[in-house]
Amino acid sequence: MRHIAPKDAADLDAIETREWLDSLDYVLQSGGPVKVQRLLRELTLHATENGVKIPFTANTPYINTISADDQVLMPGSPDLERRIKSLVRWNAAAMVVRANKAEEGIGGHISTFASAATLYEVGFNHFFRGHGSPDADVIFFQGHAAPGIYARAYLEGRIGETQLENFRREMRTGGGLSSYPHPWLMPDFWEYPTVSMGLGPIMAIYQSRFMRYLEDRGLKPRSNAKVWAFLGDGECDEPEALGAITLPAREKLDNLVFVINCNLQRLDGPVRGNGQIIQELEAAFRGAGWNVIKCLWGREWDPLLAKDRDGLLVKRMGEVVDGQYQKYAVESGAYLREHFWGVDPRLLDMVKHLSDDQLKKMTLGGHDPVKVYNAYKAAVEHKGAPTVVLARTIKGYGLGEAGEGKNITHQQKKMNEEELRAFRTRFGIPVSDTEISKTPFYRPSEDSTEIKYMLERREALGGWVPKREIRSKPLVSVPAEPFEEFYVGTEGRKASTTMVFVRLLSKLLRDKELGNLIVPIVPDEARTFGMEALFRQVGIYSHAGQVYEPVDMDTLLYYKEASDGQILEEGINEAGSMSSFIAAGTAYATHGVNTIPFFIFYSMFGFQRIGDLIWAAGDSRTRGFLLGGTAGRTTLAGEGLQHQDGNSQLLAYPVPNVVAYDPAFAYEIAVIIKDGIRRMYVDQESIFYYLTVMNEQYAMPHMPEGAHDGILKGLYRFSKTAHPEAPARAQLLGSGAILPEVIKAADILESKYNVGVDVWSVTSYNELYRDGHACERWNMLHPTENSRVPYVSQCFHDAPGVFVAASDYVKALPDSIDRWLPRRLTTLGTDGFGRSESRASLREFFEVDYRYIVVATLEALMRDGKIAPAVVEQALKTHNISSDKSNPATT
Ligand SMILES: Cc1ncc(C[n+]2csc(CCOP(=O)(O)OP(=O)(O)O)c2C)c(N)n1
Ligand SMILES: [Mg+2]
Repeated sequence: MRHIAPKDAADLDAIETREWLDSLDYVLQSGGPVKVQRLLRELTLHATENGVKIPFTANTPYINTISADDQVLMPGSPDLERRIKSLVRWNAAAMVVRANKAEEGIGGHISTFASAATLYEVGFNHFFRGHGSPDADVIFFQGHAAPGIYARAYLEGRIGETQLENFRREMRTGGGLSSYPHPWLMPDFWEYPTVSMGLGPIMAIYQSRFMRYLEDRGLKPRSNAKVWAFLGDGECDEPEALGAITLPAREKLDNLVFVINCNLQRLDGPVRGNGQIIQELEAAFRGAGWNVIKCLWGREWDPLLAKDRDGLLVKRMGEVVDGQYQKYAVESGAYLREHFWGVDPRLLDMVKHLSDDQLKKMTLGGHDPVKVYNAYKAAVEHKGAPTVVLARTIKGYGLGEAGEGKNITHQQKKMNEEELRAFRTRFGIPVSDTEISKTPFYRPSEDSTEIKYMLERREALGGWVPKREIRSKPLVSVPAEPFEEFYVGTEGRKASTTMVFVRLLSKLLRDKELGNLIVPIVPDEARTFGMEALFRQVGIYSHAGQVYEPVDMDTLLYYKEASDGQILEEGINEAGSMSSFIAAGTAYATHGVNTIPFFIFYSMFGFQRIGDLIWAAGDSRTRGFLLGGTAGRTTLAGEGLQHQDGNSQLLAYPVPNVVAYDPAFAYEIAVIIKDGIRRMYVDQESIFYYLTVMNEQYAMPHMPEGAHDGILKGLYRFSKTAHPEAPARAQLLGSGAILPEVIKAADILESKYNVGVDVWSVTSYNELYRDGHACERWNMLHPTENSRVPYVSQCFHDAPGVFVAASDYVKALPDSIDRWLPRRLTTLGTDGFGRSESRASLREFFEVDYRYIVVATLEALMRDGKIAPAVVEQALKTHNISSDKSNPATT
């Protein structure tokens, strides 16, 4: 310790600080860290009691969480691993550069993987367990790092040169590679789609919880498997990325590891130019209860930090903002000396033994395998909480002039010859100057030490990663019994389709073959849908069980939480529930368990709110049933604009493997769900279902003879006219809760207007639309063969009279089948914003009740010359419909 006479107040402060620190060091040495913790707690308490306000901080200093003293040596061969990593880097860059040379603008990203190469390679060589291990991990790769994952698979011999050559050109002969992780496109390789920012992290969270769920319910042996999620620092601005981070902490999910690649940049520029994204993330995750491991500085910094007795370097590290750090990443050693170290002569003094070149080469934590290894080791060993590794890296690391650390780097996909040469030299790739312009892929021979080492490591860790496989056996058949009661109708008793669904679900839960596999998922809406009986029947899943006495314990249907509970009650969280749905609906592949999820939600908060997760579910080849509850723009009374769903059936159109139905009756639901389980779990089709269910109650009829196939195809005749000889004829189409309005209109038309009416239930416009287009397409491609006739045209080819459809959804839905009808379709639907009103008023407002169906039919018959205009005019009066009524679509 230096003893000099204090010159001024600052000097005095410094001496005082020094004395306190020395005392603390003494306690640390003599009593250890626990004693230091106690002392600091006492000091804080004492200061607070004496009126000192201690500012809250959830942050630790801007240094590595694991100090050099606590670090272990890395097993394996660091030198070989560095060479392998260089090969991966080269091939990853080469595939992007070549894809862009072959076809201008085909795209691809070099910089993301360049920054994350060490983060992945340490994982592949030491941590990621393949499915040969009982602890097989689930790994979500950062979407834009895909080239690096392909490059490694190429070196492993799993992907050929042609495929690599055809990166982003999947349609080429010999096969290509999808731009990003897409199980739909590469079902033997990718397991989880990630590229829509924010969805990877939330899906990973719920995947880790679902793994626990399977273990707690005895559907999967307990294991030490981890869920790893690799994400970008920019990605963390997506609400989905951080929106659910309290769940894994609350549920103590120590099987979850987030690795955030903190290159401080996103697409346009710095993530937080004027701040520090790492400190911001640390505070958020620590605040949520995670174990946070900062991995910021490479080993070269350790001796300097050891010398930093007065904390000057730590202070300096913590005060530089990210935008400035980015500038340092692109500048020379001399610049660093002047601008980073030069702010204090004592700092300059610390590095006077280092050359400019050495200063420049001091690495960051995320590029130092030893630091990353130690961070991961601590992460997988941590008990009782999830871990996040915040790894600092440089975006475009190694690209030099081609983009390292530059704002343009995210979209850099080209490298000129000079840049390629520099990259090759930096990473020691054996490609000659003459070959360099061709950017050849490079794979050492099969018996090279590099390839042998890679393969050995993967072998030891349980095989390839990523590798998607269906690990469950198909179900043999679907039991008939649970469905049977629904075919016969309720004999006048009223029920809603929601009640029917809940009853069916509760029967399925009791079934001895299927019961265990059913996973009911609700986002705090079980009571809304009348499902509270299930609380008691199968319990709400909670790893902790129920450590309190529920307030309704003395009632029959009390709120029962249990560690082997079956219901996933996700709270008000559709995105989280959907993530659970994806985890449960892909368990047939991931975990070899055929769980069948039923996720029921307010239909307005499904496709509309979490449509992108539904899209990801499609990509993931998820199986299961989505149930849009309280559906229909006019069927849900009183709830108004935000709740009344007239959209979701149409929004389901674009998801190619969603099979969507709008059933009206109990038997329709039973037929659809039974066949759905067969298609997904017996026949193993990569589809999932969407059914809208309503809360309006009416008597459920007996299933008409011969309706079964039509229900599944989307259309069947519910009733035939009693007056086939009537001069005016009409075909009325209805679906969901509007079908009873159609039936009522048919009665009036028959009895009051002498129109012979057939009533059709349209269970799925979507299925009819898809079938119609499939036929047209086939016909276009087979001009000399007999034309295929769309199912809807087959049904209607000799149907006489006018066609009128009424739907609780937008008119575009019925309109979508118009072209395959023999004559023009008149459409009633619910375009416009909802209202809080009674069901009857809503149907009047949206012009979809029986009266409008009557008038619309008469008007269509009038245009056909079957009835006089005066009849329609009179009908408007009879039914109290004003010609001046405002248009609900624009009101
Ligand atoms: C939801 C969504 N919005 C926008 C994009 C487009 N996008 C792709 S990568 C990217 C920047 C990623 O930055 P970061 O998360 O920091 O990852 P890095 O590449 O820096 O590792 C953006 C905006 C996307 N893929 N998904
Ligand atoms: Mg980034």
